[in-house]
Amino acid sequence: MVKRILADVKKRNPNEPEFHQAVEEVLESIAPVLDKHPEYREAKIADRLVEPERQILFRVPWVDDKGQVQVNRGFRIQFNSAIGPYKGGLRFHPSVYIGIIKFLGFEQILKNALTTLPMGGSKGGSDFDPKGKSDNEVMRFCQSFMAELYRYIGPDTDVPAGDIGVGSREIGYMYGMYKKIRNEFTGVLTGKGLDWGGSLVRTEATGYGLIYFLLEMLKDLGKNIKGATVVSSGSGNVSIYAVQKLQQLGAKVVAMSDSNGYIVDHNGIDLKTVQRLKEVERKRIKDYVKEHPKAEYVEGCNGIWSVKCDIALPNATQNEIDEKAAKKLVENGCYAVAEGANMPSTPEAIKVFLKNKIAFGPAKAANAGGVATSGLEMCQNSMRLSWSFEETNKRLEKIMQSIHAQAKAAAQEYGQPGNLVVGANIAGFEKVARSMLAQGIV
Ligand code: NDP
Ligand code: 2IT
Repeated sequence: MVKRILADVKKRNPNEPEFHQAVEEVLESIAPVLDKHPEYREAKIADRLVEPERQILFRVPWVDDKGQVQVNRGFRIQFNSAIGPYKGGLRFHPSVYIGIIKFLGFEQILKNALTTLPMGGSKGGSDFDPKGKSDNEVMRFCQSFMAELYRYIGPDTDVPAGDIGVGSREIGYMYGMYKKIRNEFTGVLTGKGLDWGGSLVRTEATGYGLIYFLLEMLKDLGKNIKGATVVSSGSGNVSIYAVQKLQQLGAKVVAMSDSNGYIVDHNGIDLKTVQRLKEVERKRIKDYVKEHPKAEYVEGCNGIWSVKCDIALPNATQNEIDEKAAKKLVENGCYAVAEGANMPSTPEAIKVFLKNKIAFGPAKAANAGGVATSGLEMCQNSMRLSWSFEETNKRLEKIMQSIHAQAKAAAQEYGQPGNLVVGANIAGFEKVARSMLAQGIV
């Protein structure tokens, strides 16, 4: 059955390899669940799950600082609303096309189900590149983007947030435009500023959540985070706050990267420098070595996985660890990999990790802390209250522990103990499948 569904997906969505990849992994994992549940097969739950409920494509025209008209493409794919309003980030990156948004939206369904909170799955974005643009250009783009997107979203309908290229600046500009058009102040976006409805810990949440998940993995391995050597790719929101939490816990992070190359600092990365360069000055990671001459900069991204480490955290982008990189990590004695980015390991790389008994935390479980805290932001907005950092952080920690427990239990139940890929896919799927079944053919 799953072979037939995958063939259909490929036929109906040609030239979208990332989407095919995400669907294939999930279908392989849930095949035994479909075998066990004739009612899911009869109701075509899996066939319906892989078809988005709604796909929105739109033109985003804007005027650059030279007065030239620019045209980008906007996307919002509302994939599944069985367990709550659509929820998921927006990505602004030149590589964005429908296949990327579809894979991210599909992953988001099961990820959100794992968070224990009531959120459906969606994703959106644009092929707009914020890099090298002035604040005014970014503002005009965001306003034009929202001038169309506002029709389809709402605090009980669909709640976007950040992803690659969308941080607090972009969320601010989009929120301002939504509020102006709708004349309402609601929790329609998450990742808002702390003065206007944002939640404490949302900025840190994906990175911190990743480390809370990793701690659960390490418990099962009988290993300690203190003193461990870590490589964390990327130097954006996820990577920076993963590294911050690691350093608080006494781990040593020796390498980080951006889309041009990576830095290696055997004394341990100085995170303050990285934060200033990337968050404030919007510069390149290679500028780090000007201030830390003992550190080394290497051009190109993939080489970061040849840096010797105990723990590897791919926190940049999809398919950044291929089979060769995975083999190199294993050869160098790496014992745990947890995915902060979405789908950063290729299927071949995952096979290498599982075969070699590397503890492997798949993205939809390990990086769910970001969207989980978005869910907490929605909750606070609805109550018109805000929780303290400590309270929100505690809730995040508990959610990550619960996600790990759900994935571990499902893997055990289906005869694949320790395989969190299968476990996360099954645990997420079962909740969505039960809900879809209960709600009839819609
Ligand atoms: P940011 O835009 O803040 O940072 C992205 C980082 O990854 C930057 O260092 C960027 O380098 C690098 N990068 C982006 N594209 C590429 C590429 N094609 N090749 C190599 N490096 C690249 O994004 P986030 O940190 O928010 O997102 C990182 C990953 O985490 C993504 O996969 C995202 O989907 C995932 N994620 C994010 C969540 C969130 O809450 N933000 C939640 C869950 C998952 P450069 O500076 O050169 O662009
Ligand atoms: O991939 C993700 O989970 C995110 N980019 C966060 C989405 C959200 O709604 O907070």
